[in-house]
Amino acid sequence: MTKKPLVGSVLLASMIWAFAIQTQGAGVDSTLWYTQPARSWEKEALPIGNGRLGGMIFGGIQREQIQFNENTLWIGDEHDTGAYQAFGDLFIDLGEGTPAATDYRRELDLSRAVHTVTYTQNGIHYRREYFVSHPAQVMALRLTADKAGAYSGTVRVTDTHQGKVAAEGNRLTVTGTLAGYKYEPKGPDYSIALAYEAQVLVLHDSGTLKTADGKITFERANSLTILLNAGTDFLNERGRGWRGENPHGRVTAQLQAAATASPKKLLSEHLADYQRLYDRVTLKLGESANDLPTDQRLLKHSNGARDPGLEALVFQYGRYLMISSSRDALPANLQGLWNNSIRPPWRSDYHTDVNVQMNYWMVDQANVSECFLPYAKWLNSIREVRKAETQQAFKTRGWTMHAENGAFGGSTWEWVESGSAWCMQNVWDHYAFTGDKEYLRQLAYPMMKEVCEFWIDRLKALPDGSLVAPNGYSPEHGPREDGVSHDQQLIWDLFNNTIEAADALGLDREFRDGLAARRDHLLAPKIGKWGQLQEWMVDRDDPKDTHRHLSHLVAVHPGRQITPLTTPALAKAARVSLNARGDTSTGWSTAWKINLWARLHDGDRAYKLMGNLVRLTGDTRMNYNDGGGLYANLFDTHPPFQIDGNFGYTAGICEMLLQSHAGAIHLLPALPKAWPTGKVTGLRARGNVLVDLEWRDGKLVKASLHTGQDGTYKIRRGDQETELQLKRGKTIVLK
Ligand code: FUC
Repeated sequence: MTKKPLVGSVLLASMIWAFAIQTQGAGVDSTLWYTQPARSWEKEALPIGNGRLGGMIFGGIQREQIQFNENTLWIGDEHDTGAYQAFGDLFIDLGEGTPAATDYRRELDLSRAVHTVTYTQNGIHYRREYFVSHPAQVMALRLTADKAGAYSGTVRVTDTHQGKVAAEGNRLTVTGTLAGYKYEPKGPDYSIALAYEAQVLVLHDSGTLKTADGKITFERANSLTILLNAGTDFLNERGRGWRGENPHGRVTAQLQAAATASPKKLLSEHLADYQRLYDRVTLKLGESANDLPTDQRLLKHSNGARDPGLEALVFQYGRYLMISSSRDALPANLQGLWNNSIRPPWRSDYHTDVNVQMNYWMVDQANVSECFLPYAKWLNSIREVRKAETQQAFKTRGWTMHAENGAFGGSTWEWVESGSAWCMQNVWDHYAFTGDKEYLRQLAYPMMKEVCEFWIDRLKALPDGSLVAPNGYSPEHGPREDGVSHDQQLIWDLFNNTIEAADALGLDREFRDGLAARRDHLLAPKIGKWGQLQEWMVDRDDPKDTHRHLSHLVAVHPGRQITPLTTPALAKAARVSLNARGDTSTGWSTAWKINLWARLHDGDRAYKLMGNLVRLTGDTRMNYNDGGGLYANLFDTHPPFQIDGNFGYTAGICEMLLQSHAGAIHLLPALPKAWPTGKVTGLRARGNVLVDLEWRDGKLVKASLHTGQDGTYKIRRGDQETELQLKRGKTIVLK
């Protein structure tokens, strides 16, 4: 069947658009680029996404493959974590047996969130540009060439599950359901099935287009615009059974709207939306050139070459990945939202014994605060499920979770009772950074209060009156016993933050005072026999233990119970413990160590750990001890790929340049010698202060502070502290 192109007339104009934009934007350190197509999904393909819909691009010359995801495609239920699911693949076949291509380049420009593939074949210059628009809610692929009629081939789509694939006119449609699971009697349960749908629209300029064998075939087209959208009937509301409308209407309408907008408009809207977030922070850590493909550049860095531009690129990549994976529906999971499997590593879920918390450390500091909301909303939506199970297991009010968690509040494996308190730290910090009282009142405080109730009911008094978490757990490091430091520190943090939250809102005086009394009776951190910060109440830490979890150091980072300035002896003990854990580990553990050393004001050591992270690896086998590193596509590895290391790294650089957890805004608290001269703009400090910093020869030369609220702020530079009055909307420059 031949169909007329839907919006043929606008396409010629958009051909010009495709060529016009190629020279813009791409600053020296904002592009990942390669001279060959990707073969490996995990190590080489490049991610794009709009915070809900995402794709991994291979960039093949004769066959383009785009593996796509939608972040609500989950199996599982309120009893089981389930797993995040791969959606499908889009293939564009551009003819077998055509002559070899030259001048091949594929690149991802972080400053525009556009992926580009260019090559020359038969004397024709081909260009493909891909992005996922948040305003339009579609993935847009634009294929152009500098000669008319250059495109002949097919477009097809596959479903990772057993759904139906249909082709009609210029549209491919995938529909299906993922069955739920029944426990009594055991088996699939279609009454709670999740409905999903993906659609692909192929718009061509000139030539012909027809549909056969479930594919769309085009011949001699000047250019193509391929639009993809996908969705499910997932609804982030327990009260409505986690299911909303069938996705068909939404997916169709969004595609239709995108198909009638000009490609130029689609792109300019995407850029305006994306750059509003991305452009808030710039970072320059020194001079370096981007004249080598990113994989080679990374390899050189692994071998000790100086490349501060690459270090900044990986920082910005964390911000790019956050904007691309956490804007709607659900938070960033263990792989952000990119997943090509129905059995992904660790279910690509929400691990709450460090991983999801680490994902969100950077979000406010690195000034992409909006991306926090999917996480807060998800936590809010699973509360009732968690309360029911918590009540049953612990006979308490409030709620907590096991280590692994799914979209619907199902939580499995080991109970990690401190998990919910740790999530509440992210929830509090979002307020501490933004000063958003409505968020605090509506979303944050009610959750924090409930988690406090869990601990109020659960804490037990030792004979000397000190309060301990009974039968607690230092994640993945056992044994279970009373007064484990990780629990104690997180409860301290939770109570302390909730007291400040109640004060900020002027609420619950009595409750707040009760928390203060309990906080002050919590069994405090202890220094053990080799000068270490004890991981357990009993002084049994082994100085040879290099376990990847650093659970007893949460008081140093991301907490604030221990700091070099307020509790120097404990900070020294934390240093002893951190040294003993060593510098070799998994990706996320290395990222955490960067943050910890920064909080201990040791910039050179933090930088050394950064070096361990920014090094090329090709290892994809699961490794709990001495893995880490980045793949060629700069995905951080456990291994395998796990995104918390990317986000944790970005947080680590923020902590090296600016801290604000200990009562003062501390400028350049952990600047390494490796970055003698540099500049950062747009970092956020607690109290809603935006900070620009410039330094030369290791010394701060200029700082600008801009706040969204009136207030008195303490500013720390080296050993000096000054008090400043900041006025809403005004910028103060310190020289
Ligand atoms: C925690 C860690 C593992 C891994 C997993 C996803 O259980 O201990 O190392 O990161 O999460």
